Amino acid sequence: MKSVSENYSLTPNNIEEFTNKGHILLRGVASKSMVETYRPIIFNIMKEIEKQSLPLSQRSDTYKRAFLQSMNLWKDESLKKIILAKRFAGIAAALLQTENVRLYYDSALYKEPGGDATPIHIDPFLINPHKVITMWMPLINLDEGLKSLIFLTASHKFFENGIPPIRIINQAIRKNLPLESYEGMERGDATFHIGSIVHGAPDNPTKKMREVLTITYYADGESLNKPNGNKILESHLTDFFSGLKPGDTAKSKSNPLIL
Ligand SMILES: O=C(O)CCC(=O)C(=O)O
Ligand SMILES: [Fe+2]
Repeated sequence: MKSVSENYSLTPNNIEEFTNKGHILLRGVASKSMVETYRPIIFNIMKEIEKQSLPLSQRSDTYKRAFLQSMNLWKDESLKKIILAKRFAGIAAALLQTENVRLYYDSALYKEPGGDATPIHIDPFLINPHKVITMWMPLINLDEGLKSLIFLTASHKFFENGIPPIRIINQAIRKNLPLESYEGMERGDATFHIGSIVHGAPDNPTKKMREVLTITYYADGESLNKPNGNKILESHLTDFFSGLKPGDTAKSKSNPLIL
């Protein structure tokens, strides 16, 4: 079994592709045996989340119809090793071209059979999104109609702080940038995307759960921006940067330095 700390070799081409497009697919980021080790633990957590949720047919919120979600998995002793794996964080740091990264958050995103599409969006972050990166890793093979994320390639270059995301998304769409997704992802393959990119995911028309683990990192040394009245960002301040305030260097107890 490939150790979770064994380095993954990236080529200069990988880094150039990521910088230009804002996203990349990397094969075999986690070994199959690593996935087999951790998948059942996450599966059981998600079973509980499912039990506590309304049936899909009774949910009206767009994002609640798109997936079941559980965050802060790294605080579970049995999952710490995979979430804080140097192998994953090493890729994130290399793609961001930075020395070291900290954890922003982790998230299991389980798109149920019949689950809706994840709308096209730019994720909200309290940190300069050009310094934030997300690993998106399926824990099952994406076949029989299960799909990867969809990226508006190079749309990260349109990001401007203070401009509402919907305007950035519209601008990027008007430029006719290519929409790209990745075929044939297997369990343990992963995409990485920059925090400033426009992306979404198709619905789940299959009878299988789309089991995905995501880990979001940022370059060590970044500081916190103001939430500016954004409710989600206000919750990030309490949930992921507890004890810190805007302007502070982003390094709370919840943001371990990984490398
Ligand atoms: O998995 C999904 O459906 C959405 C994931 C996403 O938007 C993200 O990881 O930033
Ligand atoms: Fe997202």
